[in-house]
Amino acid sequence: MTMSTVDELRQCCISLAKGAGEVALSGRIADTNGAIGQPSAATKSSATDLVTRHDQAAERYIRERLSAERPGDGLLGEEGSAVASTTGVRWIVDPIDGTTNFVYGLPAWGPSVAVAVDDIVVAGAVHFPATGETFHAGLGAGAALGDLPLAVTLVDDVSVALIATGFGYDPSLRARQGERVAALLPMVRDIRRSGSAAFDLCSVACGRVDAYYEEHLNEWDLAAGLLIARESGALASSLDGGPPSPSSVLVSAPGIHAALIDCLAMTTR
Ligand code: LIP
Repeated sequence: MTMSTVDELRQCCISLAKGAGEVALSGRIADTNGAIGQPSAATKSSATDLVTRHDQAAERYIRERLSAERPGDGLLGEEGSAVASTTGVRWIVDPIDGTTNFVYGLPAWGPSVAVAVDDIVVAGAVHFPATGETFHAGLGAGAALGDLPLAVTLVDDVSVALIATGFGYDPSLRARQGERVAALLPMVRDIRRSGSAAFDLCSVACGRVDAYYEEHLNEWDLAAGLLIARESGALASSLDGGPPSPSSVLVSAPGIHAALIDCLAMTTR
């Protein structure tokens, strides 16, 4: 794959993420007439797993653009898009990562768009309409916030590291995740819980947190942000040091990765 092809796909990720973000933001404003308030929402896997018609509209926007601009490419979307690829190119999309934040009017939400060629993610972008920030990366081509190159922190002492994490929608799973984060808390500087995996991964990439871990995600939560973090110099693994995956991911500044694996190992009964 040539770097010009990677850059072409990267620009397409940026354009799709920004366009889908505008669809979601304008839809929310229309729902609330620009006033303080919440758009209507339905639930999916549990009473706390929200979805709005704006999630669906943002994904429809991306699906229709890809169908027109890149016929034959595959698409996997959180809100049900499942298009097989005949080109070897597959798009992985969360139309609104951080849907709960979107409903409540908190800023950490946005479209996450990644693209894989022959099952290797080669480009990705995450756009946050509430802040106007767009994070993006290309495989081997670095990562950026807008035009600003990104780099993770130089922290090398886990006891002063700022750690982001998240929790699933299943109450029994959340109980175990709560026990883990309670055990980790005295070992680190502090914890941050934004409500969006993509936001947390981009936060590692730009040094706003030193590390992020989570379990039981989906491919669309992780695909773009993981590339952005890795291209910013972060190390990535599962919580126990194996390969990262949606079921178990730890992304951090290199100086604390091994120590954080040890800390996490001590937090499970
Ligand atoms: C969210 C993730 C977040 C996790 C939330 C939720 P969604 O995705 O980005 O990391 O902690 O529970 O799964 O549902 O907003 O697309």
